[in-house]
Amino acid sequence: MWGTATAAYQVEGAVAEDGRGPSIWDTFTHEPGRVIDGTTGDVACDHYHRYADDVALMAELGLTSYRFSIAWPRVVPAGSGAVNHAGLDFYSRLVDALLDRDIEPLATLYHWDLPQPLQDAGGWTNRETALRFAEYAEVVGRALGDRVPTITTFNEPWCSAFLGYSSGVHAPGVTDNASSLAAVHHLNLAHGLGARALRASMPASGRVSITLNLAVVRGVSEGDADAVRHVDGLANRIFTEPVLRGHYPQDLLADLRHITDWSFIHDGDAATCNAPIDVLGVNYYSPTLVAAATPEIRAQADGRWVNDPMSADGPTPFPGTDLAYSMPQAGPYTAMGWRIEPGSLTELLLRVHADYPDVPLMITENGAAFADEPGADGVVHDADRIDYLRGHLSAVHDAIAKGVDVRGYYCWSLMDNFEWAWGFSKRFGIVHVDYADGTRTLKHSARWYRDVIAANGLD
Ligand code: IFM
Repeated sequence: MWGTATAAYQVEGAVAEDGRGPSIWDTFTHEPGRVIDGTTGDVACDHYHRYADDVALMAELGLTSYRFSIAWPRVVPAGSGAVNHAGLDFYSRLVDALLDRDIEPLATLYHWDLPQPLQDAGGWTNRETALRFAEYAEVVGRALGDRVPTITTFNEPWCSAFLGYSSGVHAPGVTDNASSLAAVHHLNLAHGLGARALRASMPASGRVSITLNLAVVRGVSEGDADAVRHVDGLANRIFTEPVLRGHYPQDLLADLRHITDWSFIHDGDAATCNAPIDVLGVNYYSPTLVAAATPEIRAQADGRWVNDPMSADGPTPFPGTDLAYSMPQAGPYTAMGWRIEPGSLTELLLRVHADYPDVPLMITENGAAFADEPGADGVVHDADRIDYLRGHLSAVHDAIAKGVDVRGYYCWSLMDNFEWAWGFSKRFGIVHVDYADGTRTLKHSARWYRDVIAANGLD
């Protein structure tokens, strides 16, 4: 499968149209100081109105699949209760447009836009939110399952839990480690309940998945080995173990008992999280470097956070814990300041395959932001993005050659879009978007990707 990916809040706009309710990201972006350039997703790429042209663009690129997310507040505006059929119809039209062009839809149910009324009741710290998610999953499974072969429950629950409830650089902007750990569990539980609801509402051939942003974690020195184990638990195993094996990592539960008593994990929950999936989505951008939280490292930290647009170059607390810090890394970097190291993707895929050999994988996101703008000739010459994509595709190929079952690759992103706390200041697209008038222009990387797809691989 060769695809590109986007997410509802990042591209759709039309936040108050056809009965859509408010989400936590509408609230968050309208609070002063939350988004570095003061922008919001109110209009974004106007994909809600331009979807037909965007699908035509995808066809021009030869994509065989398109990964998008469904906005829960469009479908169930209050988060529970009445279904908004006008909202569902938008996704139905999008899916039909894709199928008309032989592009396989891959839909994600939750890419961070929680209906605001659910947040008002505690959001992901409230167990009830998991039950509401399962109801929403069933609505979508029934409405679209006949035409969408694979439905993903969550995109990067790590971000929802830790950036949303620990560092607070994402909506809802809470800064409390104990809340972030409760959020993790309720997201895992919602995945299990949602996966079950999808099975019940999709045709028997329907495939269910979850997408995790798994990390390759390294220590600054040998003395940081325990911090590496700890962060691996917090970034990876706290999701993969319950979801793929039905239990939480005991070492991590013990590490964090001073932060939470874990009483929100009820008997039988971990088994519920372990609902069978057909494929695991992996999002990957850059490796992670950590150090133990020594007094020296604490003194160097400047109070900023992982993925904080204001972040300085020093250590930042690893979200969810007070035992480890995320450390600055050597370049080369993308415009996000993320280290470029394609070989680490091979390392990650081999590790996931070794730990969970039975689950097929797909790369549901990989890509890079660079400060590219059209040149005098009107073309965006993004050679750095092509290098990044070539390196990472080659890394995926290496993993496949070593026996890893990778079913697809989705470039992030189809087009420049609203990059969360970074607003429109970072461009990840292979298609350039002029935010003043919405014009889409293929970057050089889009033409390059089209050739890769046509050849079914790198030359
Ligand atoms: O834009 C995001 C996306 O929404 C989730 N994964 C990472 C991307 C780049 O930061």
